[in-house]
Amino acid sequence: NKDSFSWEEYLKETSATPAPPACFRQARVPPSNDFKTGMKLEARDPRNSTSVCIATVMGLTGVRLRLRLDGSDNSNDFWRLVDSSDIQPIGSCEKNGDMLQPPLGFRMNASSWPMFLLRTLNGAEMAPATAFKKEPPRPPQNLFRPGMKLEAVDKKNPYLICPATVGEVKGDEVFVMFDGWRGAFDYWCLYESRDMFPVGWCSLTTHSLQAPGNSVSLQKPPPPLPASPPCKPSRRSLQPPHRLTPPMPPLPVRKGVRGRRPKSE
Ligand code: MLZ
Repeated sequence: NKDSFSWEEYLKETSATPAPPACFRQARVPPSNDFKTGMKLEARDPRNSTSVCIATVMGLTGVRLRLRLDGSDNSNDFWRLVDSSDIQPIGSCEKNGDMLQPPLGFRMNASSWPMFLLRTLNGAEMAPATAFKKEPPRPPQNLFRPGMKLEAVDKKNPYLICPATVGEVKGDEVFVMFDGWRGAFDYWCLYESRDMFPVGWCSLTTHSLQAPGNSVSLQKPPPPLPASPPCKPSRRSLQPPHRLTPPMPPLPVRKGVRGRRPKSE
């Protein structure tokens, strides 16, 4: 049950330690989310990073916004932190002498873009400049170490933030491993990625946190076998009694677990 996941218990069970806050490019005190559903803003097109487009706030989740590019379809929503440098108030683009672009996959004929833009902005509720927070500076160096726990965005299901473990560190990169999903969602990213958060971030910002995947997740070890005369230890009793083989990689695999389902969805 995703609502009953507790880091405190989990850290004990896995005898793991959280990555220190200094590792992350996140505000030490999370900013407030002052946006409202329906507000419009300017956002970098995630699929075409050179263009800045009009986006609408479709929802709020913790300190993140669910965004949709105006003129695009409803299947390419994306999520950004309120202190992301990918978003800015309406008018910023023009101030910088740039032009707002139609999103990649603009539904209409390109020639209708100027009129579409005009109509889109007419009477729109624009997110106030005060809602946009300054992006925190990148930590001066990669302080992540293998085995450290964190909360990370699942890039295949970007609405989700999930418990994860640093698997490997190489220069400026970090291998993020999602606990209990047998590698299906793992990825490499830069240490300064905005998709990684210190343990406790979700609870602090009231964002939901997915529980670790896998049947081996928060289960107690099986109950002891009924008492039997002393004998040579069976194969079974030679297995580790607990679900996780601390400290790190592959979680023991059991049959019929959630992680077996096809990725995404
Ligand atoms: N619906 C998907 C979600 C998986 C999310 C994993 N996050 C690390 C599934 O159950 O496979």
